Amino acid sequence: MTVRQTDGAFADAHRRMWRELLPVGRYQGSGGYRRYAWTAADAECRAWFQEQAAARGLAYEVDRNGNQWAWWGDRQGTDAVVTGSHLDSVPDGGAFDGPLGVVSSFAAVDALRERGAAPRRPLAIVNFGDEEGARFGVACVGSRLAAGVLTPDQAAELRDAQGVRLPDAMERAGQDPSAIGADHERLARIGAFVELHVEQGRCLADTPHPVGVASAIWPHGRWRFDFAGEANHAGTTRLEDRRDPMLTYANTVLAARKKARLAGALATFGKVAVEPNGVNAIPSMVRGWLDSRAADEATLDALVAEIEKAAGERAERDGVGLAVTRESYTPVVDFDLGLRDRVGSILKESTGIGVPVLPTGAGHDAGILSSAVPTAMLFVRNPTGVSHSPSEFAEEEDCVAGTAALAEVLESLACR
Ligand code: HGY
Ligand code: MN
Ligand code: MN
Repeated sequence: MTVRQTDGAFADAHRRMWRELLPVGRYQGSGGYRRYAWTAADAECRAWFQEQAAARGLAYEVDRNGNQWAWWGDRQGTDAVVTGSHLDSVPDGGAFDGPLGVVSSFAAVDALRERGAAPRRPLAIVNFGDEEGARFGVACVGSRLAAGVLTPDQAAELRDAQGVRLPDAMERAGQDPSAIGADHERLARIGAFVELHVEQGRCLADTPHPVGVASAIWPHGRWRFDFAGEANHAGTTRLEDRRDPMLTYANTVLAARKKARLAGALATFGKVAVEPNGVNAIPSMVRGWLDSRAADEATLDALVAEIEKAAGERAERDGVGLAVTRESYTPVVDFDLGLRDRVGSILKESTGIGVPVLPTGAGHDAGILSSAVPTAMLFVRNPTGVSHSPSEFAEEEDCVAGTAALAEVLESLACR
């Protein structure tokens, strides 16, 4: 991809910001990141964001839901163009999922300034809080609260693994939890939101394109399966006398995998909690979290119903109790067609070649906001497709191409 280069200082800025963030929240044991909402690592990321805003003379603010904003132009103005992403991570996540979008946003602003472009509409960079939901279980908390799809009452019920409530964690981190809630007035002032993100698949990998545009996000959700059994001695309890929830859980994992394959969809149990978690005790409780996704809602709903049915039948056989709680659900997102086409033609014009348009199974703040604001996404090529893992990767020159593409889009949307 040939991009309109200035003197390339924005690429140096990209590199410098990237190096600054690399050590923050990195767990030496895995090489991955543990940047969970409202923790010390998150605070370091947030301080870094504030410094970047200050270094550029951008007006900095934190909204009622803890999302950070850096404004170029009138922050009360209307029809704003907003870009950004998130800085938190999944457990042992990669360096790119989230931070690439934030770093690229600051670097894109640098690129616009290098070329003397001035926004005619307010332009903002945002860091949405708690996108991954690694600590409190629900993803995209910052954007969900702003859009009003997560209510303050629901948010107040969220607890981390240690039982700390989300409002208490916010308060300890210096954010007033009594203010959280829908921010329709703020969202109404946004004319377009464009999020750049590392691709989390291999659609671009074997193409000559370092950048693609998103078409849609698969519907997806999280369900907690509580399997309640009876704690007992591992050495003295006959197999036929056991009410072992681990057995029910294990069968449910296998059933989910098989049913997802048959449905052409996805089902993952990636998190499990066992009580009392003793090596020589039959568990009293196994909690497993199902993440399921499909190309359409009917398929997703049918798949989850089948998994619940299989779990229920097995639970009955095992003498185990079962309760299933839907913890979050995100309907299908079709990104705004007008904005998507506009982004596609801006990039075609600046690079001379068309840009691939691709769907994704990953959730994003851009998807949450899409019900209230025209949103679009740019994906940067990921050679292996690996994500939510320490080995997540993108080539530096692709990241710079992504920044250049974002700068073109922002210039066209905000400066012309
Ligand atoms: O889980 C997801 O899809 C996302 O990366 N938050
Ligand atoms: Mn992610
Ligand atoms: Mn992400």
